[in-house]
Amino acid sequence: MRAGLEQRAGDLLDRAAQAFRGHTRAEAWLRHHRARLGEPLRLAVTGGPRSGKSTLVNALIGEDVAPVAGNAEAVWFHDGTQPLARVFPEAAPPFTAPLERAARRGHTVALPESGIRQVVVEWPCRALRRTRLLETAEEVPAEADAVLHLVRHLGDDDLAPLRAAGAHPVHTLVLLSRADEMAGGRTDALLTAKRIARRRRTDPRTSAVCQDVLAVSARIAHAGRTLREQEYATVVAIAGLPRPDAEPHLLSADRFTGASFPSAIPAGRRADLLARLGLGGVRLAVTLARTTARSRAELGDQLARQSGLTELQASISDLLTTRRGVLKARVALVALEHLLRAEAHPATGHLAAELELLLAGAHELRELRLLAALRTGRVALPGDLALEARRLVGGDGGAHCERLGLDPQTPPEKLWPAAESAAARWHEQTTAAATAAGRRAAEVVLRSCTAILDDLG
Ligand SMILES: Nc1nc2c(ncn2[C@@H]2O[C@H](COP(=O)(O)OP(=O)(O)O)[C@@H](O)[C@H]2O)c(=O)[nH]1
Ligand SMILES: [Mg+2]
Repeated sequence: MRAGLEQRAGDLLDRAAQAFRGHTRAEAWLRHHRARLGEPLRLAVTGGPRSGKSTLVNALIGEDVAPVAGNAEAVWFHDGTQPLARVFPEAAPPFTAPLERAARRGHTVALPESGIRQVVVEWPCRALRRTRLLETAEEVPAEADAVLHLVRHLGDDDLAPLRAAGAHPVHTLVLLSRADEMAGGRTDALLTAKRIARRRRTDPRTSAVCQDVLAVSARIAHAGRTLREQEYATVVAIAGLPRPDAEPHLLSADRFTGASFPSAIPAGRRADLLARLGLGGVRLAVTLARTTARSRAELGDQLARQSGLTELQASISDLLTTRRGVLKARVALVALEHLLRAEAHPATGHLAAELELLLAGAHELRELRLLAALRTGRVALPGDLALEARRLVGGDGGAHCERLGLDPQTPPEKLWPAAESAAARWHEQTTAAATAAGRRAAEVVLRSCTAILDDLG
């Protein structure tokens, strides 16, 4: 198999390490990036204060870990054998500290007033095995391979910080957060937010900074993933009330928790449910319990789906985690580019030239951009062709069989004709497609087909 971008990036870093032998700082920098290439994907959750970062981290992990209070600017979440916090001060050696469960939610770590660079929380959890999370207010942290950037609105100004920070479209997803509060928190808030996100994802100004735009309510997502039996019972009790009695009490927080509530559900329980789901979330849960959700697990799943989390997880998987190698290679190459610019000397000239070729010619990066364009509708192809294009550029998996839409057991001699006919079809599309964007897309798909043929031949 032709060496992937990840391997070619690794080789180039190794050769750079030889060229920089004896140059202590450069060697350390290269060692750091070489090691990072083999690590799990580093996914940052970024955004302004109270945009919902901590809540989203919890929703993705499926537990109440964040917020981790303290004065750290950046908090990492890694898989670990037991919950603990590793603290990295600016100007002192790192130390470990216990992670204390806070009374209401999240955890605290005892930290000095200032001077903490970062905290690494180790939390035993499957979701963190392949992906590390980073919560930070910085828009595009250099330490991340990919970014989920949370915004409360989707005006032009809201994406300006991302643009200014140099967000690279292949590794960023923009999330319209706290989507349940959209449209004044009306019943259709989530739908409205999803519609706004869909409209923005095809806008070229948006696509210049991100792969996709999704709406999500982290609060409803998190409550859905961690729904307790008692909460489910409360929702069911409310759903069981005659509608005309219940409805007026679902219109404001005061009425929902007030003494005149038409049932024996204790006020404390109603208040707890409200704190977990918000009023919009309570209304949604009650509607689901009246119609389709027949158990705690079903209600939890449906809340996660409606909140936008399920779609977000699919996007993270399709666009980021399955592309781990490509995304990490890109970061490593950009890091090498910085180093070569800052520390150029005669022996590194050929490295710079090779690096440029690799970055410009990396077909994997073009595949990634095309996937996002197909997904968001920025490139429109007729239905069947769009599906085939997505498959051939690796949208359903990177193996030859997956790309060709064949059974994984298919013998190699059957792959060749399939790849050949796909190549012929897409060669035709490079001139026959109706739009210029479609013809450019066809070039990328054709290249994916010939890469399979090269590899088989
Ligand atoms: N309505 C609503 N509130 C949310 C949502 N996500 C977070 N919040 C609330 O917004 C506040 C800030 O959330 P947090 O996750 O701590 O934001 P961070 O500062 O970005 O980490 C908290 O009171 C959360 O309960 C959401 O999706 N919908
Ligand atoms: Mg936070």
